[in-house]
Formats: sequence, structure tokens, C-alpha cells
Amino acid sequence: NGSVTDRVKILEKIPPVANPQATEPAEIASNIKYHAHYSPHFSPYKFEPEQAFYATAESVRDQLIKQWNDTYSHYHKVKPKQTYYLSMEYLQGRALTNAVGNLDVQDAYANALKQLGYALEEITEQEKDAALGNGGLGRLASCFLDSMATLSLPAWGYGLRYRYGLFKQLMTKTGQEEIAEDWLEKFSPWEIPRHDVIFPIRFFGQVEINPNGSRKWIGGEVIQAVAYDVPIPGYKTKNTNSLRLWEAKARAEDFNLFEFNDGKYESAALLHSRAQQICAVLYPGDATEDGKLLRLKQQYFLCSASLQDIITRFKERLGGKDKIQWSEFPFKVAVQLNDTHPTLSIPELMRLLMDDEGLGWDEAWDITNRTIAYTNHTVLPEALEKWSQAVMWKLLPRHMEIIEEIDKRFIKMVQSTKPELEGKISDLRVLDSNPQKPVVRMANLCVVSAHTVNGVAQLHSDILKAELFSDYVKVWPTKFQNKTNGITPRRWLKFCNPELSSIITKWLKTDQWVNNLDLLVNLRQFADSSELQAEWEAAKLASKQRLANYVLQVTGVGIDPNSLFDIQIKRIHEYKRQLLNILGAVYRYKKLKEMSPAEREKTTPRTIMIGGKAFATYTNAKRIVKLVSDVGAVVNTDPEVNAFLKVVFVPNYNVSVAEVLIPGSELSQHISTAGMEASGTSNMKFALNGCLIIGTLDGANVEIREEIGQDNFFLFGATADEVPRLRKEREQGLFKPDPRFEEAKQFIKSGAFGSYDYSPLLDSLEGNSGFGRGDYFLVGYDFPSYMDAQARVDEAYKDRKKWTKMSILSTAGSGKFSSDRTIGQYAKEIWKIEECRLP
Ligand code: B1N
Repeated sequence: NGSVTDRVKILEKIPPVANPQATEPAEIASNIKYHAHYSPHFSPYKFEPEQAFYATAESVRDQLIKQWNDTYSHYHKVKPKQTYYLSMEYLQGRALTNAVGNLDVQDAYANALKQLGYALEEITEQEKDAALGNGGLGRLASCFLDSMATLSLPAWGYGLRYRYGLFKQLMTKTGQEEIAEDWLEKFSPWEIPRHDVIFPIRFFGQVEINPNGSRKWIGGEVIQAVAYDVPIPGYKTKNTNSLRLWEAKARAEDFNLFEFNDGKYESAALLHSRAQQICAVLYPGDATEDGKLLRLKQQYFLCSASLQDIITRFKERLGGKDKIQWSEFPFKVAVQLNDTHPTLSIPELMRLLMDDEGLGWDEAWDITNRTIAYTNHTVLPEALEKWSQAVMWKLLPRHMEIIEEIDKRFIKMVQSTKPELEGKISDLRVLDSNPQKPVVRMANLCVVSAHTVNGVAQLHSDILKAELFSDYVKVWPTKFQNKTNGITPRRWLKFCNPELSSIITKWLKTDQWVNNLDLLVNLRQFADSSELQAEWEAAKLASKQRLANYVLQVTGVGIDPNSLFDIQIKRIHEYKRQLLNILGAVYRYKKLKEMSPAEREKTTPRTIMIGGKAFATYTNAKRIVKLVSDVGAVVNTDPEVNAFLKVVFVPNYNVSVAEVLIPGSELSQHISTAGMEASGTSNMKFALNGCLIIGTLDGANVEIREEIGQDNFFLFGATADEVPRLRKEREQGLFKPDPRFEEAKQFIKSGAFGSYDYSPLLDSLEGNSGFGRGDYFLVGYDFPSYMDAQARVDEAYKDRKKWTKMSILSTAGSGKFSSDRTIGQYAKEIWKIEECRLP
């Protein structure tokens, strides 16, 4: 790592040669230099880390594009049934490490960069995260893309190319502040603009009835959807799939030259600026009417562009046959809706088939039903989408006609086949015609229209069948399935934790576990080996050290790698109960203060780290963030106890921060109120990296505990079936709080952590406060069993041999949670698609 001039000198010795097929380090170095030299983005006379990143990425892209084109022609030739995964969110994170890893050119690139005076790790750090998602649902979509390519499945993602993704979280004196994160500031080397793939998208307007009775949607405003393709390489396969992101663009003729020349600059470009709004930001707040309309426009934009594209490809692959066999469509196309956000795909497919292709209702309905499947990701009532019928009639009049017809036919079908459900029809209907506020219930539209509905963990799927969708089960007993979520072992073990990965490969004598994660069970037989344990501990310590360096760099707080690293990272939400975690930390701090120095020495030193973003308008979530950082400020500077306890709020949690935190974790918290977290996926990432879990019987925790063994899981708390009764008892004033819970709250109220007004937060924990929801999330009820579980953690950590064994058993039991397993099940049990591997 020399100076800039050294680097330029090194660079001068390497000839710039465009060579997309480069495999040798010297050739790759020349190809990187070619991009540094001839790509117009930077001065060819400089070669600073940022420019080196872009040139390296462009070199990797050369290889990706080759494979991506080959994959496209292969699918085009073989014409397999293909899946299209529709999602409003993708949390891709960084792509460079993943691309060189999946292409298996990591060493060659590291070597090439060395010749150019750089370390690969230094270059990968330059990349911005692509954060086109909010949390678990978006990251799941990205893990799925990785697995679909790795399994050589003909399966593409569709999404939106947001100009600004998830905000950047700044921590200030007042707590969280949001600022726009400019992931496209320079440009993204991973996207291929497709000016040849473009579709018109209509909004508003009216429905015209033709003399033959057919209908046509006309008028309103029309904008264009332009495709940007992101190549998705698989691991140990040449298959490279597409993530197609749509961008909104006004037509040239919609720029009003006449007005512009007349000095009316803004109104001249009105349609251009309206088009720009559509992909401007991820999930604009829907508190205002305008925000709501924009979100609905985004959803329709994704659905319409994707379905027009899918139909175009279906016709192309039929190869110009004069009569299109529409009955073939469900044998060539599977569409998966990632939650209800792309529900408008249902009426849009109906509209395209009937109004554009001339099919009748029954045929169009049969095709739509056999094509579309829906995944539910939440039972939280506030997250179940409902759109105002009035807004829908205005924006999408033809779709509302179709939705009304679906609703009408559904009612008739239930009345004739399930008369015993007569009394339930008003709840089951797609339209809620409550005169106060008539809405369309998107989940109902999905259940009524899709051939399959799935939940994302066994417990969640059981709850869907027993509660949310129980009456639909009586109508369609076989429609409901479970597909427990998974995570990609490439990004979440092999690439983010190379130390642990090499140990696993060494002991299993194979690296096949990377795409056959079930092989990890073979580690069980070595769990008692002191040799493996020593290697395992050394790897963990190295990751903890790297994490400690990171925390110091971003917060200025020094943490001790010999303390127990305890982490909770996820979106801040009351049901996820970060408040339970911090109340536990407050109690621990108070007890440490009361101890004698000799007593303190006997405790297990801990570093509690909490990270996550609060939705900008979710005030209680923001108060929790503020409380965590205030507690940290006091505890970390208290010389009496700060050798035994640190509390750190890790700012701006995102995918690449997770890649540093997870390998360095020893205990992670997945402590949601039972029944509320549909699955969770970070729990799987932690377990895979040998981190023990303290958690409730919620979401995928249940299955993780089954797989790794109950002795290796710190369980506490009420179960999902007890929750309704406990809430009722709480309301009736029958709850007797544990004195430790009262003590922790009182300590905060006493001002120990500053004068910020925490009363709205603390009041939300009270039974009949009228404020909040009377401890709706049962923090008070679960507090004592949580503290007892934490005491078991402290004890267990003292026996390091035992702890390391438990850690090995966590990794060994995580095979089930590979997204390769999940996607294999979707492919076989829902999509009915097969591998289509490039020769
Ligand atoms: O989806 C994840 C699960 O692992 C989590 O448990 C679940 O909470 C998460 C509205 C959502 N459910 N619903 C959303 C996201 C964005 C939005 O605008 C709802 N996210 C989840 C993957 O299955």
C-alpha cells in the first residue's frame, strides 16, 4: 500500500487490455487497468481505492455478463417453466465479494489487485450497500435469488430501482436522524440498463365498453417502465439469473416544448417529475393521502411492467406460432408474490388476458389462479394491507371492475358450495364494504385468487391456518402450505466468516457443505474434540477482535473481546422487544453498582450490542433507540463497572454491518412476544455462525431449537397459545409484576440515564395506563423468565469448553436453514419447476 504516485507507477507497468475472459491474475490486472483507463467515470491518471473498486467491479461484470447472456439463451432454447419472484424489496447489500466468491475467482482477483498495489478487502470496503428493502422480507428475497441461481433454476426476480433506498441512520444527541442514502451517487457497476426493454404503464383514465361487450382502459396518464438488469451468479454453476429492476420514465412527447419556450419550466416538465417520483424512494410514509397514492402507484408499476414482460417472453418463446396456446401459460410461468405488496398482479394478469388478448373470464381466471402463488409474512393487523376503494377506482378503474367481479363470484361460490359459511362471508370477502371506509383487503384477494398460500415458518403457517385464514381452510383445505425461511450459506458463512469456514472444510474434509448445508451435521461427532474446540475458539476470537475494531471506529467505544458478545440486531419494533433487552441491561447495571468489587469479579463480563433502524414516524421505536444510547453513555463511562458491562448502540445497521457483527457474536437475542415474529432470519445466521440464542418460542426459533437441541438454546417466556389469556388477565388487573421489573423501570425514572422523557415508553408497559396498549407485548410478564435465562447464560459462559461445544452444535444443527432447502421446496411443491443447468 504505497502512495498515490507509487500506485500510478505500478499501474504504468501493466498494459490496459480489455479481456472479458481473463482468468490469470496478470490478465485480470490488465483488464482492471483497461476499465480504470477507458471507463469515462474517473481520471485515468489516478488510481485511488474508489476508482480501483469501480474498475475491479467492471472487470468482474465482464465475466458476469458473459454467463448471464449464455444463461438467457439457454433458457430461451430449452423453454423450461420459469418462476418470477415479484417483490417490492431486495436487500442486496454489497455485491463484489459475493460475485468473485460465486464465480470462484476470489484468489485470482486478490492476486491481480496485489499486482496493482491493493488488498481485495480494502477494495470491497469501498462499495455502497444496495438497500432497496426494509428488513427481513427484503433480505429473504435476496437470499432466494442467490439460491435460485445456485440451484440452476430458471427463476428471475422483479423489483423497483429506487433512487434512494433505506435511509442512513445518524445518531445525534436527540437520537436517530434519517438522511437519504445515495447508493447511485456515482453509478452502480452491477446494473445493465436495457433501453430495449420498455413498457407503457397507465394510471387513472376510464373504461371504454366496445360494441361487442369487451372493455378497454383508456385515457389517464401513461409513463414508461425501463428495465435495469442485475446479474445474479450462482455458486458452482455457470447459471447467472436476472434481477430485473424497473425505472419510471416519462415519454419524450410528454415534455411540453411549447410551455418551456414560454418560460413555464416547471409545468413543461410536469409529467417528467411525476414519473421520477415513482421510483424516488423505498416505501414513502403512508400517513398522508399523497403518500398512499404514491405507494399504490409503485405497486401497480411493478406488477404491470413485470407481467407485460412475462407475457412478451411467453409469446417469444412460443416462437411466432400464429395461434397462441394460452392454456400452456401456467405450464411455462409461475409467479410468486412476496407478501401482498404485488397483489395487483392478479387483476393486472386478468386484464391483460381479457382486454389485450381477448380471453374470456373463465379461461383468464383459470390461468391466473394456476400461475400465481402468495407468501404471507406477517399476522400483525397493522401490516395487513387495505386500500381505499375510492382511491383504487380513481387510479385503476379497470382493475376495480375486475376485483368486484372476483368478489362477486367468490361470494356465489361459497354460498353454493359451503352454505355453512354464510355467516362468515362478510369477513372472507375481498371487498370490505363498510360504508364508513370501503376498502379492498389485499390478503383476501391473494387467498381467493392464488393456487397456493404459504407462511414462512411452521408456527407461523399453523397460526395462519388456525386463525387469520381459518375459514378459508374450510373452503380450500389443500391451498395452505409452510415454507420455512432460509439464508444463503455463501454470504452468511463462507464469505463473511472465512476463518470458521476453513475450519469446517478442514474437519469435514470437503467444502461440499457450501451448497449442501445438511453436511454440517457431521461436525457433531467432533464437538468434544479439544483440538476442534481450540481452533473454533481462535476463529471466534479473531472475529470478535474484528468486530471490536469496527465498534471502536464507528462509536469510539472500546470493547473487550474477552467479554461475552451479546447482540440484538433487527428493525426496532415494540413486538421485537428491544425494550426487554435494555431493561435487562439496566437491571444488570444496577446490581453491578450494588456489588462489592470482589463480587463483581465473579460475574461474567458482557458487551451488549443493539442495532437497528426505527421507521421515521414510529415514535416509540425512536424512544427505544434513544434509551439504548443513553444507557450506553452512562454505563460505558462508569469506571466502577465498565470492565463488566458495556452497552453499545451500533449505528446504521445494514447488510454489510451484519456481515461483521454476526461472525463475532456469542449470544444473540430473538425475544419477540410469542406468535408475533413470522419467522426471523437473522436467528438462522447467528446459529449458523456458532452463536447461541436466547429466545422465545416464536417464528423459526422453534425449529432452530429442535434442530440444534434444546440444551443448546436459552429458552424463556410465554408461548403463543398463552398470549391471549395473559393479555386478558393483564387487562383485568390480575398481573403481579416481578420486583426486578419494577426496580429496573424505577431506576430509569429516577433519572439515572439523563433527563429525556421516557415516560411514554415506560407507561406503555403499565397494565391499565390508558397510554400505550397496557403492555400489549407482555414485557412485564416475560421479564422474570428472561432474567432467569440470562443468569443461565452467565453460568454457561464460565465453562468455556461446554460453551464452545454448544457453539459447534449450533453450527452443526443449522443445515436446515439454508435457503437452498427453502427454494428447493418452493420449486418442487409450489412452482413445479426444474433445474435448467448450463452445460
Ligand atoms: O418477513 C421476514 C420474516 O422473517 C419476519 O419475521 C417478518 O417480520 C418479515 C410491510 C413487511 N413481514 N412483513 C414485513 C415488510 C415491509 C412492509 O412494507 C411488511 N416484513 C416481514 C421474512 O419472511
